[in-house]
Amino acid sequence: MQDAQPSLTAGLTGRPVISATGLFTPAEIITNEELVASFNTFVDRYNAAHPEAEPLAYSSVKFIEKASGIKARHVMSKTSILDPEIMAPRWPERANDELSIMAEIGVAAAQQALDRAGRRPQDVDAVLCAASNMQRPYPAMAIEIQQALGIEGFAFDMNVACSSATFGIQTAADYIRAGNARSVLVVSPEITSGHLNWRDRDSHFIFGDVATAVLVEDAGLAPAGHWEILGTRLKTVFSNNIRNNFGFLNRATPETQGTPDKLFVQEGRKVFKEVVPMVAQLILEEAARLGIAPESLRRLWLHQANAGMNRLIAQKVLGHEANEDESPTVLDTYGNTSSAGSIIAFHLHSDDLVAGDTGLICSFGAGYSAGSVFVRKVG
Ligand code: CO8
Repeated sequence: MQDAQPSLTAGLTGRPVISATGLFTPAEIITNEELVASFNTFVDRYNAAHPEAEPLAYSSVKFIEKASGIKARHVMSKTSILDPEIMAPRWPERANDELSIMAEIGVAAAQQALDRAGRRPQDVDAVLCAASNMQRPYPAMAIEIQQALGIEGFAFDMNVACSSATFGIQTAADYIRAGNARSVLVVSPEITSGHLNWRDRDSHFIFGDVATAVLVEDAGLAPAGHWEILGTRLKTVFSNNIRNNFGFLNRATPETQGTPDKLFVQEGRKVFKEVVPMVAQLILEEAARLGIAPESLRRLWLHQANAGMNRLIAQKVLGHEANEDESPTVLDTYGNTSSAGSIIAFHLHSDDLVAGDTGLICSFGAGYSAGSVFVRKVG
């Protein structure tokens, strides 16, 4: 909306709201039972083929559910992920004039957000593709999504791992606050199956694929039933405990092919211990700054990485053990969907709140990074 005509700025308030959200869920599901059966077949074959090596250990459904709370995940390419000879997503490479797979699922989520808000593409000024990995460096995925939707204005990609969506929401909110845009789509296509090492027993169960979209707009244009953004706060602290060394200077080569550090690796225990207090502190400080009593929060839509982490964070924020109504879980059926997790929770579990209810969308993960978005339902 640069150099906007006066007619386009009439009625604008500079106050950002969430007008609507969208969700694309892949049709294919992998249960823990299917995942572990495939993994253990791989282990049997590996151990039989490498009698001289330290034998690999089996994975277990019981461990996965107890350690993480995950029971299943949606994926874009089930057959090849479960094939013990492949154990990675596979799809035919698309030509440059076809929509990229990340853009395709991002467009599906974005279209739903636009429909729910009653918006046409020409009402939107900007598209941010905020996700933990991009399919290619350029042209930006966001520009492809913008083009596919028929949106004018501008678009760009941003990556803050699991916190990409909340960092995207703050960026969009800042455009609204500054008057540089009236309506911004934050799209998070997370094909995490492509950067997960499905042969790594410690992490093969963690992630799932999905896409979400959040339409951030000026309050002056917002449809009925929107969410006022009361405040956003971001924090980053460098840590090697969640890392992926894949990159254009660091590609897998014939020599390094399959080396684990070109995919997701983590020190899960350290992440758990270090991130819980960091996030609780961020939330409590931001609540104090906004004059919100934490125990008055009607609902927490937390990042979906680990059920135990969410229990602890919710307890520290609310002052008591949260129930499913206060801190809903989508991790059990979606797995960790990186930056999309808290947005899925918000999308699926916010329609029942009433005008005046205050809640918190919060993400955290690699970087480390954390982002909080306090929202209040407006009738
Ligand atoms: N089956 C059976 N046993 C297992 C398995 C398995 N699959 N895996 C490990 N074990 C065993 C271990 O060998 C260990 O045995 P022993 O005690 O004999 O040594 C025992 O179980 C305990 O292992 P851990 O200590 O590793 O288990 P934890 O209880 O710590 O649980 C978790 C592991 C679930 C990973 C837990 O630590 C956790 O959830 N931590 C938080 C992680 C987190 O939040 N990470 C955020 C990452 S997401 C992010 O930032 C986005 C990145 C970008 C997206 C990437 C997309 C791919």
